Amino acid sequence: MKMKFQAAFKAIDTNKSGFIECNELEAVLKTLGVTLSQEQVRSVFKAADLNGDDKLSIEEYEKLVRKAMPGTVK
Ligand SMILES: [Ca+2]
Repeated sequence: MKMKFQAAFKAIDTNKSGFIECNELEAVLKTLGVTLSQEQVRSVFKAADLNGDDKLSIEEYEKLVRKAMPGTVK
């Protein structure tokens, strides 16, 4: 399951920076059928960016997914 999550993270990280940027988060939400305004995406991103470096590490992303979709990450 951990491996699967890492694979998903890499698929989301389209520019291969090793982090998820705000535009990448927006793209993920769209593929999930969630359409949010720029401001809403920004606020989700800000809430998930725990250390405030303006990008999401895999740990930060995992916490976001766990909170947003309980049960999808084991
Ligand atoms: Ca961060």
